[in-house]
Amino acid sequence: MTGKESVRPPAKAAGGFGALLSSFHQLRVHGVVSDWASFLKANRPDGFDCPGCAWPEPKEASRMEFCENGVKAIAHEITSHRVDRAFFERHTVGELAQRDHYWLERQGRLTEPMRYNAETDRYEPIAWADAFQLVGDRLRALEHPDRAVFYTSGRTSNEAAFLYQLFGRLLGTNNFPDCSNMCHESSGVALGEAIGIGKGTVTIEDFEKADAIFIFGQNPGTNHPRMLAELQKAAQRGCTIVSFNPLKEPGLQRFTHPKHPVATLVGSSTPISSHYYQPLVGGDLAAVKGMIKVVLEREAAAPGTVLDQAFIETHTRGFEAVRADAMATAWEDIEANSGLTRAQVTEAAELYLAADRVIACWAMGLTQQKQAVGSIQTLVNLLLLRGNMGKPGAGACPVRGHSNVQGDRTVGIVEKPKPEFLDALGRVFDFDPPREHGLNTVEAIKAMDEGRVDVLFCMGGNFAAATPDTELTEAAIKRLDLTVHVSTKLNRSHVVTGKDALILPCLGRTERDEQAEGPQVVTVEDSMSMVHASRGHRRPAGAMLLSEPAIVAGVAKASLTHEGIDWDALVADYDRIRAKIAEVLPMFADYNRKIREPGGFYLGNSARDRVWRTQGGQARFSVHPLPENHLEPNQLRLMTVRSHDQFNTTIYGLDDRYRGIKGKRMVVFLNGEDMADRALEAGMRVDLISQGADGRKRKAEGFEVVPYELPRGCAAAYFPETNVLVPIDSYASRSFTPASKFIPVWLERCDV
Ligand SMILES: Nc1nc2c(c(=O)[nH]1)N[C@H]1C(S)=C(S)[C@@H](COP(=O)(O)OP(=O)(O)OC[C@H]3O[C@@H](n4cnc5c(=O)[nH]c(N)nc54)[C@H](O)[C@@H]3O)O[C@H]1N2
Ligand SMILES: Nc1nc2c(c(=O)[nH]1)N[C@H]1C(S)=C(S)[C@@H](COP(=O)(O)OP(=O)(O)OC[C@H]3O[C@@H](n4cnc5c(=O)[nH]c(N)nc54)[C@H](O)[C@@H]3O)O[C@H]1N2
Ligand SMILES: [Mo]
Repeated sequence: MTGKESVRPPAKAAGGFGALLSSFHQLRVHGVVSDWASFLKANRPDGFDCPGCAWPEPKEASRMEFCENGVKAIAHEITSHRVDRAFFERHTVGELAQRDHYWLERQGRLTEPMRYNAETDRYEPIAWADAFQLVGDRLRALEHPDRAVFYTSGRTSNEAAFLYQLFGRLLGTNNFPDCSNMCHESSGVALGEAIGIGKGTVTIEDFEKADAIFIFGQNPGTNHPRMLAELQKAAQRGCTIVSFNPLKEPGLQRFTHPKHPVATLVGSSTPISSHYYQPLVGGDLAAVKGMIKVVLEREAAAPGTVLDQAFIETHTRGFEAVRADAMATAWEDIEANSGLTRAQVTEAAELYLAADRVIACWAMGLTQQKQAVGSIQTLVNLLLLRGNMGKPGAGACPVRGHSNVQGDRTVGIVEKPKPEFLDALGRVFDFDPPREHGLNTVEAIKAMDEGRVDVLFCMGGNFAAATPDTELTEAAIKRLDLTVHVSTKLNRSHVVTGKDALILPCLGRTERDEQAEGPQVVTVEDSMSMVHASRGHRRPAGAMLLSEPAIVAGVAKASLTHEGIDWDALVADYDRIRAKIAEVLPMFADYNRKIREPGGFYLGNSARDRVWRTQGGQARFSVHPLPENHLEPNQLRLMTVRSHDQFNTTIYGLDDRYRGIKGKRMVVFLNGEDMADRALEAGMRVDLISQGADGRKRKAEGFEVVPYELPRGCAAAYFPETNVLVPIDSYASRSFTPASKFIPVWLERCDV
């Protein structure tokens, strides 16, 4: 306790002066106040792609977008602090394992390859060549390549990701779990089945044309701040913005653009959402089904006037079943399941009907639920009813997280690759890629737990902390023979190690990437399928850092017997990697020319063109029952969310400014009546307890009670501290995304 922590009323608006102030604070803490030039290069045609999120760049190349959380992401990468060999001499791994995420992150950039020595319980320096050899020896000695798992986090560039998957497949495995498995996998599965492509169908221009934008389970004020500028413009020209979120998020209510000096100083803000519905956690499927019911009732009352009949007939199948299901679903069930009244659902449906062009956005509030795939497909049903797919100003917009998570998937980081992709890869590189599907994140943890894996190789990320069921997962990691982390910053995964462990430090986005044939650019794909170049300008944080592609090449050369790939040449000039990507994936035709144009290029989206690559060749309506959302007596539905001062497991600070939290993270947001029922008062401390299907109880200790505006029976707390509560078997059906937005928990006083 520092005495500085407190709970304040939630902010009235996002952005504004507070955002500027907080950014300046970050620069001071990291000793990089004078580095404004670095920030001016973010998301500019000649600069680097901001590692903060996957929201697209502004259309006009001249517009510099200010984003507080982008500043934080950059400041933490360009920090002047270092984790060098002296650091590891000072700290045993046992000692580091006692530190929290915030402390680990603050120590600074990793600077040289390190190997864990179990005898001294310390990391010690190792030469790059020896590190590569060590990995190569272990991989070649595996009983089967499937005993290795290759994880990816979504900051990895297209070039590095492509080489990485090529290396893994040459080795003989499709074990490519990635952060997307815990993130938008549900969206990928749902959209793939429904419209034939697992990506969003809108572009940034559509936000300028929409009549209504519906936002489900997303907190853009914190997680996609640049989206607020787009929403503000839309609201100002009269577009209706409707939010569905159990929590009242200040950023969805009002926004002050920190770029507008006058508005910022006088604090004048624009309302964002005209309507804000607070369903129960997990109540969206029912809410949307209710909206569909209203739409169909209106059509029945005035046939031929409400639905887009021509679209439904030409482009879809399965409509009748959806109609029968909606009509057969009772309003009492919709109300009980969604937590919204019939009047509220009807009002939301009327807003939908009043708009000719509708965009539906969503993020983790929908995807991290057991019924996630069904919820998203129900939302697609709603869009299809009025042809809101493949017309200007309308469509599906799953808002991605990591800045290149979508690109990584596009270039082959998939555990269940399509046969056409493998055929092309095999043809271009003259080998027989493995056909058997690999492990996703949840399956990989289970396989590790059951002793079916020996090596875990992580390209970025923080596997130990980001994944569910922390105790089980950490125990499983510790049983591995070797763990390898290609990373920029120290994190929990470096101190929960296999018997042998390596840290391989790499360049970040902001840094110059100099290779044998000159300086290199990498490319990334944003949430709306725009691919563009990213060029770092800064001097690397250490002389020994290698780029991610160079590290993959080093490991590949030490591990593979396959001849005929000149890894050194590929790394000497990334144009050669891109040329290979284009050979394997025709959508990248002319890649090297197109990324040299300002703004990059659009990969296209078949559903946007009303070409449906589904089974049957049409967009598919699909029927999904209301979820059970089962709770034991006295349990609450806990959602695990991000604070304003974190990027996933990277903790930037201890404030959650918009929600009024200062100086702490161990809080649980509760409804006042739920508190009264349990004789709880603000400031008291509770443990959170969950129980999996395995019967085992899981506990997260010491959360301060904070009353908040959210529905009865619902609660919220921050991840990753709460990942210990998510049972490994609690995930979305078919997408395997951990259900980290619906954890049934009991509260237990712990301060008495
Ligand atoms: N600054 C910053 N930016 C980030 C990140 C970060 O950690 N920090 N992370 C990046 C990543 S990887 C991702 S995936 C995105 C995540 O972006 P978000 O999805 O916005 O992140 P979460 O904090 O998980 O917030 C989910 C929202 O869903 C709501 N919610 C929870 N359960 C339900 C539900 O059942 N129904 C509805 N309707 N709403 C619900 C919560 O109240 C919360 O507002 O952000 C990306 N950008
Ligand atoms: N309970 C709960 N769990 C969740 C979620 C949730 O909402 N609730 N959200 C899930 C989601 S949406 C996601 S995407 C995952 C995130 O899972 P991950 O992507 O695995 O986790 P991050 O915290 O983003 O990873 C941070 C680390 O990445 C490394 N890093 C940063 N930049 C670079 C780089 O340029 N190159 C390399 N090689 N390394 C770099 C740094 O070492 C840093 O410590 O977490 C998931 N887990
Ligand atoms: Mo994510």
